[in-house]
Amino acid sequence: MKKFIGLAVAGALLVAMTGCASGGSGGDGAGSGGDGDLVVGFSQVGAESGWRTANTKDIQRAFKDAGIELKFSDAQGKQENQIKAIRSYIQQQVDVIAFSPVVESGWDTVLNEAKDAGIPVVLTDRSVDSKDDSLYESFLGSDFIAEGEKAGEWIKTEYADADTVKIVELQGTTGAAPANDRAKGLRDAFGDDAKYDIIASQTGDFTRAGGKQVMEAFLKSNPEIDLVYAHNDDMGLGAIEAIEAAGKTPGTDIKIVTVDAVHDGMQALADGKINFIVECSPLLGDQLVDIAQKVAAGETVEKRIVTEETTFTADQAKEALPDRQY
Ligand code: GZL
Repeated sequence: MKKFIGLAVAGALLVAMTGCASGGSGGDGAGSGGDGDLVVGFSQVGAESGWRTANTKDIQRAFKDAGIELKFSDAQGKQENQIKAIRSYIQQQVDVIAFSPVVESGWDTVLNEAKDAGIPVVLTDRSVDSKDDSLYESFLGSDFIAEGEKAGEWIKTEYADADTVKIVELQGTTGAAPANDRAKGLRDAFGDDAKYDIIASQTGDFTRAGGKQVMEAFLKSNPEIDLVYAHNDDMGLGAIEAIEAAGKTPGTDIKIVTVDAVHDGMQALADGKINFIVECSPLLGDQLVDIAQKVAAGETVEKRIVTEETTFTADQAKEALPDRQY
């Protein structure tokens, strides 16, 4: 009889423990932290650029301000690390999973695992090319095609009187949504006007070192370069180093257009070494908190939430720099 009672007590304990840990149903907000304590798992791309650093800081600040537990992992630029992190969050039965997909493809399997576990997923910053948009509740980030178009429109104005413009392009990480779309946006702006001649295009992986290395190669093989289109400030800053090392003046001999508008890029713009910057805001933290709280409560959120962004000339950068948060 004693043995039976012992087993019954053990069974009851087991149910109680499982019941408490199974809070990751995405609807009741009872994460693995107990009733009412929302727990969010976040997988970040890495720490490749000033933009990424600012993005991470803002997300961690926002969840701290909101008193919400944020489990955070840095994938060091590797998709397999992000997939591992998402699987770990599923195991931990968090209430919501959020991540910035390092590349657009290859997510359906793990996102279906999250869906089967009843854990809602939110995409931030970069999107995925999955055909099944039930695999995520919302995408929060920029319109990268529009960013490329803004860069293209500035180039068309700047070179309105030129017969031809020889452009080299420093692309972002191969396969990443911002790289694909910023390339597309620029080309959409140019249309089939052969005046805009993209003579070379290569990934610098969104890093300053990558931008410098690729620009060195571009300079060696292309004596006549009018303009560099860099998919982010960091690669543009690397290109500045390469151009100066080649004895040329960035912003004058070779003009530079970049995307992001992080502090170092804006300083180079103010100094005349970069000529135009298209803003891409990394400050997604508060909006992500709001979306996570809503999806955890089972509320419907907008499928695509695009951030407000502008552009900067040198004078606008000088004016904006004192108040920039990043
Ligand atoms: C854009 C973001 C890009 C930035 C880069 O939203 O994904 O990744 O433009 C960053 O600086 O590395």
